[in-house]
Amino acid sequence: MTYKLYDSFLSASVKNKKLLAILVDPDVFNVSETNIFLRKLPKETTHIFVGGSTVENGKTEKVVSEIKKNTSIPILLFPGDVSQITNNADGLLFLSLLSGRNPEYLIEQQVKSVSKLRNSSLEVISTGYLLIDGGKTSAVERVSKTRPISQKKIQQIVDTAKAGEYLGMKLIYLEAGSGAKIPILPEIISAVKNELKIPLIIGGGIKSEKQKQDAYKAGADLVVMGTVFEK
Ligand code: 1GP
Repeated sequence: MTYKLYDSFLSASVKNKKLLAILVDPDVFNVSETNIFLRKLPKETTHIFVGGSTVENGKTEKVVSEIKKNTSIPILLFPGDVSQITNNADGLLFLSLLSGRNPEYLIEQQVKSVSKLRNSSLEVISTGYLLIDGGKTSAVERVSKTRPISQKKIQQIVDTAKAGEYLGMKLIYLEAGSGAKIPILPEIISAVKNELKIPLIIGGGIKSEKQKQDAYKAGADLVVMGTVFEK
């Protein structure tokens, strides 16, 4: 196993070079328009994430193959469940939903994925995933049957992220939920970043250049944008 993707996250974080991932939801992605999608990607895009809370079986593999054929931008799976793991991507955010207390998304889906991962060449990156209240019920909340942490509970968010780092996780992802009304507030991003030694991913409800820059300034190493590019 090589750690090319994670090493690039670490070195970007050290050099303060900001990363941008565009998230593709395989359920709404039109494979016949892959080239149009790739042409429209912001030039600063460093990664393509592929995943959704619920995706029709087999769709992720088709979408990843088609994107892979047409670009050299690294593709990372961001799976809602084990059915979305496909070997043809470059890497996998191996998520554990640390904000919730549902064992299915803390460890059960991860155990179920091992038979698929054992012989795969995917770079598996352990990621502590925290769902934060983005002002509306998110798909993650519905599917995982867990409550998000309120943006007012900054200490709880910081402690949960830090617990992920102590557990040996390699990345922390603060998620306000796809299409969130309120993205993760800059004060939360800085509070978490101040305590972490590992790179920090921020996503959910980021639609404008200003919101993206605010997240970077507060300490996000990588920003994820999805909904705004689905249109
Ligand atoms: C959702 O964080 C991502 O999982 C991106 O959210 O679709 O709101 O950009 P948006």
